Amino acid sequence: MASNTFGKSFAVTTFGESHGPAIGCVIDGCPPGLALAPEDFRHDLERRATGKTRHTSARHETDEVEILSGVYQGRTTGTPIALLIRNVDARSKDYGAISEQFRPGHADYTYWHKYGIRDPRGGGRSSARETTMRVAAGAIAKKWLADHHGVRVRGFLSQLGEITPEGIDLDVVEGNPFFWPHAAQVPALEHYMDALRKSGDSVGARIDVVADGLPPGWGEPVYGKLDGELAGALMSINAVKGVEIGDGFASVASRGSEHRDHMSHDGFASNHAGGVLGGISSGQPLRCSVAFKPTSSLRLPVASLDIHGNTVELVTTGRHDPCVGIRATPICEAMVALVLIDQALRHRAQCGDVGHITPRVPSHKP
Ligand code: EPS
Repeated sequence: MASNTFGKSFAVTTFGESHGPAIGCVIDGCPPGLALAPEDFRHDLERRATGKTRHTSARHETDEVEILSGVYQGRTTGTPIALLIRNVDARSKDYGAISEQFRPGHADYTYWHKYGIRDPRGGGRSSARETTMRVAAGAIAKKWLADHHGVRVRGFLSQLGEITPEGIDLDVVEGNPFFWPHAAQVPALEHYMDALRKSGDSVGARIDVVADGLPPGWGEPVYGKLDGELAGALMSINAVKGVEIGDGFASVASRGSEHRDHMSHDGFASNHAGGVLGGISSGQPLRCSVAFKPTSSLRLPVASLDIHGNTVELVTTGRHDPCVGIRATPICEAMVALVLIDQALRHRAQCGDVGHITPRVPSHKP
């Protein structure tokens, strides 16, 4: 009944709280023989980490991964992989004054009503700190997908508050702290975030993820649809309020004659579907878009209630992100990679013997 496990064939169970001694995960079902070392986690964990720029939370965690099991002589053995990261920079006194107050926009009120007890230090289990383990597990998934299928999962920030990219070049995304796809706009983003931070407020963001190299056939009708599982996976990230696949909500105003992606020997003429047909990958690039709400932890006072029913004026102190979306690109990529490896392994189990009847339609080149 409890829901701390994600995936069927590549099953990831995470545990831990933001201000507890450690966070961790157990991955059951990883194929054996994959080369794996603590360095394999570093790149994506650093992309996600706090304390790297002035635009994110100033908490300084080392995010060093300890591999406790499932790896022998540098290779996965097929047994459960346990990963641990120790929390080294939690500052629980920031939460002392509000430990009995409900922070509006946070999970405090709902956790309290559900469990009758909660760990208020840094939001406990509901903290975005939990996403560290998603990114760690996602790094394994990305590696296997790249090695075995040539699949590449890449994300970028596609909207920051009101600002949208004036061009998309995925090669510049890793060269700036926003994961922004148009380098010329980065100074304007810096300025925007500096002003926002000074004001004490926060903004939302949108992140796009594209996965290239998928074969046709991954995904399961009808309740295990690839797009359905992607939506659930992305929606499970803290602060996410919307997910689109392909053209998403823009599909509402389009015509079927244009939305269906025409097929010929030259390839699909377009990719409005976002790489999924009937819940199964078409071999086109997978396209997802994710909406993040603005961070709820603000130093600006807000009216609220405490656990005794008293009205309070609540102020959040501490080290918070003025836009959680800024460092959420690797988290979205990780969730996409986890869905893909899980579906790939399930596909291999059931349909690994199915031969190709019709030649594959080449992918649409945008
Ligand atoms: C978070 C609030 C802040 C962030 C934290 C997410 O926590 P704290 O007040 O304990 O420093 O620093 O992010 C991380 C620690 C992390 O590794 O992502 C929240 O409310 O979700």
